[in-house]
Amino acid sequence: MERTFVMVKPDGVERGLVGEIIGRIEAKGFKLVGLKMLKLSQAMAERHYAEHRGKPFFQELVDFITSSPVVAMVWEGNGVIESVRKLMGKTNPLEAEPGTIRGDFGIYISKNIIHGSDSPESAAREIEIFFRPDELVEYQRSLDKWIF
Ligand code: RTP
Ligand code: MG
Repeated sequence: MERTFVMVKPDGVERGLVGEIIGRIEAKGFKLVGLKMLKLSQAMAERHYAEHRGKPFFQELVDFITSSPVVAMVWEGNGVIESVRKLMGKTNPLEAEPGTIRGDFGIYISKNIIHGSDSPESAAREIEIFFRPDELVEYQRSLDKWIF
């Protein structure tokens, strides 16, 4: 079953948007299989954002993501990677459509509330950075015959 890595960034946590964000992904029908709150170390942040190393915004991004706790999650379901990206909206919240998380709650590209994996390869890599296999929970929901 397809899985994606989702993280409520420090601005989302401090602004009290954790419940709202979990609620939107839950209401869509996806299954939560991993959840933790943590403060990222410098090393973890650099590993997570390795693809952006060398870009002008890299240091600002690492400083921001390590500045305060995040909520890290793994969500499971049919098409979950692309669907969560749609629920998030475009990277720049000013370009993100209303109705998306970034479109509804954000203003700045560098403070865009939520991260979601952008491909199956990214999802596998990112889940491994944040979760041990035994921290991901397999379970059946009564609605799994309708939504999976
Ligand atoms: P994310 O990885 O955080 O889910 O965001 P994304 O895929 O929509 O965007 P990505 O291109 O991967 O960029 C990662 C994060 O870097 C910050 N950024 N700042 N100042 C800038 O031009 C700029 N460009 C990207 C954003 O916070 C973005 O989420
Ligand atoms: Mg990205």
